Amino acid sequence: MRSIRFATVALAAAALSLPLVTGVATADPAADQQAAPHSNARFDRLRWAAPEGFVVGTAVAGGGHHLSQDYPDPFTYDAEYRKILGRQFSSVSPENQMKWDSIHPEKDRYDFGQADAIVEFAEKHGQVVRGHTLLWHSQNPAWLTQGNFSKAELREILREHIATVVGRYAGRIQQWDVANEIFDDQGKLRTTDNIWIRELGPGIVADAFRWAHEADPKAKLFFNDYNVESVNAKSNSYYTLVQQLLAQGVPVHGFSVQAHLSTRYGFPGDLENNLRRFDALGLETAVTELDVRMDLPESGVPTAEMERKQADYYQRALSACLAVDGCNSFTIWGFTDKYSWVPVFFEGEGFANVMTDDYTRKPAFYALRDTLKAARQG
Ligand code: 9MR
Repeated sequence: MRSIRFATVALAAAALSLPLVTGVATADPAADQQAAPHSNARFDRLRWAAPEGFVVGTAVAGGGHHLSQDYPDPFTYDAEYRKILGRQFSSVSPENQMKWDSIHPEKDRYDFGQADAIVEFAEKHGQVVRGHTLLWHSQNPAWLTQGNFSKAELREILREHIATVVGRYAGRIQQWDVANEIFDDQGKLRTTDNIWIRELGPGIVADAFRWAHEADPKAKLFFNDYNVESVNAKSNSYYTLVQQLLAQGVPVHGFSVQAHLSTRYGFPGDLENNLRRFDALGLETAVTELDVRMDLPESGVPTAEMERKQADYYQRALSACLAVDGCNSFTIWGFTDKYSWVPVFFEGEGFANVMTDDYTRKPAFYALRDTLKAARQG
């Protein structure tokens, strides 16, 4: 079924007049002169080690928690960061730059600067883009959450936002996280903290997919959430909802698991089976935000055993996706600990990414690379 994957990406690339994301085309000519097409150096990079049509992505650091840290915008100012971003990955996801509070800061004003820069970077480097996100309970601007809008006005605000943002990047975004985190961990719809569902009812979710599809008929439209790696109450709720929506002809194309994992808990061993049941409904699946955090020892330096365990989690998450035909997109939530959200949100935890603060590759990086290579050759 790799050929189907390849066809999808080939079509997208053709539509964008991009070099194909394969082992032959190059997006980094200068660097690739040193790394001849089939040399080891070339396949040292995740994007080239991957099977054809399988994209390997990362979040692009900026906005959100970064705004309160003592460094300038990583994507804009960190040359080393940008170099690795372009070389290693074939897909990028704006970490915060397409969220409502970034892209739509006032009711009648959009700010596309950062999002445009990411999409342009991606095109220059032969990368696809995952858009994130359109309907979410979090990172909404105060003008929206504290505004005094009627139901009809709110509905029009959401419709206009989706038409504007999705429309702006039409043909340039491979997958959109249309609805993010709409269920809680008990599998109940977020009817209180999600402003859209609370004010407009659950039917608004289907409308969001319809509006996104109208604005960009080529983009694959996803549900995305955390703690849905396993078969559990929350993923069961998606499984039921997706079937209802598909039966109604709503343009839902994908289900994705964020996969913010921790070595504190066991690896979700039924991930592959869970992806398979959504695949069997005819959906694409994806891993969209993988990181693997750990409790750090006093020294702040993990042991070799902790690093090995982390690498094992990364490898198993990748293998689960590779094993499912319609899982074509595998994204890690940043590649360096330097910019990780984890220590900011979880006290005493960290070391969650595949490279250290100074971009040294961890066993987890090599585990991904070698697993990709093996899948490509197999
Ligand atoms: O990584 C993002 C961080 O910079 C923001 O401060 C945070 C705010 O909620 O959101 C982080 O990204 C989240 C993503 O958008 C949705 N899934 C969970 C991610 C980690 O919190």
